[in-house]
Amino acid sequence: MGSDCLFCRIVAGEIPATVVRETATTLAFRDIDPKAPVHVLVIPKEHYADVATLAEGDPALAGAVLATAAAVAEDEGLLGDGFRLMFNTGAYGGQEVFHAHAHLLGGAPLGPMLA
Ligand code: D5M
Repeated sequence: MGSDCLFCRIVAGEIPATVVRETATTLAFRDIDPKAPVHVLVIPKEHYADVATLAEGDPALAGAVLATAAAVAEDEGLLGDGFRLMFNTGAYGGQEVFHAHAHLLGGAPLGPMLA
């Protein structure tokens, strides 16, 4: 994708981000507009528009995104009280950035999912 994609530009180092974990294939950084005390986005470095195309195109990479999210959850001290991991997908899912990303949310009770 490249220059048209915000998260590809973060991967390329063209836009700053507060990176909390990086692997060969994934990047985790703090959301610019946090909705919880901990709000981290976990992305594949390679461009996929959403989690559906990621899971179909490269299931191992989708698994790597989940593994990075779990590692960040541990780093952030979320394993005891729990956390939420979600992929907004498409128009009905409220997706705004079309580079697949998991939202890792925690650090406080989050309430019912659709409240
Ligand atoms: O969520 C897209 C998320 O991306 C939203 O929570 C804000 C976040 N965002 C947007 N720009 C940035 C930058 N530059 N750094 C960090 N986070 C950012 P969606 O699931 O697509 O609705």
